[in-house]
Amino acid sequence: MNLKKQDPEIFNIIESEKKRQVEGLEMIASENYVSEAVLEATGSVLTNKYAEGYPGARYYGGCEFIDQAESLAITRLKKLFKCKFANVQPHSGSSANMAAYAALIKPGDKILGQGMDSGGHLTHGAKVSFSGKWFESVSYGLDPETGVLNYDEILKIAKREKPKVIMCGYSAYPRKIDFKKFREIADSVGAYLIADIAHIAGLVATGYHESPIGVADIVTSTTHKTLRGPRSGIIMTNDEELAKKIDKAVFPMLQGGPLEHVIAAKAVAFGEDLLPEYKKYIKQVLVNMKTFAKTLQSFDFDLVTGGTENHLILVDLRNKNLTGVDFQHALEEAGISVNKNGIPNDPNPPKVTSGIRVGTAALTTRGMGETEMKRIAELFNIVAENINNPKVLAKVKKEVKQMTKNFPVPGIKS
Ligand code: DSN
Repeated sequence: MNLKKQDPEIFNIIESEKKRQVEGLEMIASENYVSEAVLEATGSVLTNKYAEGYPGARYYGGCEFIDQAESLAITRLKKLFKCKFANVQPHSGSSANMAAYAALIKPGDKILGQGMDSGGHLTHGAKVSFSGKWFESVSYGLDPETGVLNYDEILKIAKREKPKVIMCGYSAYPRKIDFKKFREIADSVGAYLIADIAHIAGLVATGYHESPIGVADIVTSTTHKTLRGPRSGIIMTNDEELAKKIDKAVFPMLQGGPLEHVIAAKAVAFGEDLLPEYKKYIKQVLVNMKTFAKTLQSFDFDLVTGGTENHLILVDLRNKNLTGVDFQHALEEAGISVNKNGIPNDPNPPKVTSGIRVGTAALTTRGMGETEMKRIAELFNIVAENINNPKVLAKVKKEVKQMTKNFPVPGIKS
């Protein structure tokens, strides 16, 4: 109410975004909807407090309650991932990765990560990112035939390049990752291993994906994708010495005051993730993805790797004569959000691409199930066949709006 009176411009923007979130289908694989409780903590007075340092050792007075909130976030996170040490202060996944590197290596050292054109992240060594500018970065890709990780090839590259750090964990990879194989590769060249589980964190926490805890030296993640918390980052390890280095890398090396309102919201989310309902949710995310993928394949959509074992798919649109950017825009016209995404060896540039990435985490949070997934896959096909037909796209949008009426978005009253 105050925001409406004081700043109607921002109020109206937020209201429009609420409407977009309620009336559309959110299928960007890295997005989700947080609970009302997580929203409440994020918007709390904890935003007023400076707390440089860590619980019990702050550089400011008045941290009694902040310490309690941050300690709870740490305890719950350690329980969730069964790890020994956790830092909950990184502002994002990128900050978490920056701190993980800073704990292990120096500028100029060599890192080996997956190329962005094969589903890697900016911070895994892309030349436009700090990770490619401050470190000597080399990359591995995917098998050109199958689109899956080729561990023999990665071993060959590691032996040739002798990196100090190997990074695994991806933004657009629909298959499982063999962390133990990565450990063997890292050990064979004396490299550290970082696992960035930003996308699959929810699957790891609930046992639907092998855990890299105790296998990789450091595990990083965002907290807002399958983990369904506020927009932020975390770092975990089982190594006490490394844990000390990570803490120093996060503060005071890279960050100042932590965002304690977000840390409290992370604690709330981790509490939710520890409940049996959350495991059921992740199971449904996977069932929904499988059903959606199968139905899409029945309309002759080509999935990179031929399918999926997690919460996302990567669709190769070349047989449909569509680019990623055009299909993304047409789906948006129809009320469906996805992102264009490069496919392995994409002939198109990153702003165009030949693929889209699609995920089911957000729709599953709304309570959608297999019936909806089947129909939505049919809608994708209708949009693909009518990309330049505004009338058909408008009709699909109407159906999407109708469908969403039965599935409330947590924290948004309609
Ligand atoms: N930007 C994120 C994604 O969409 O996957 C990667 O961190």
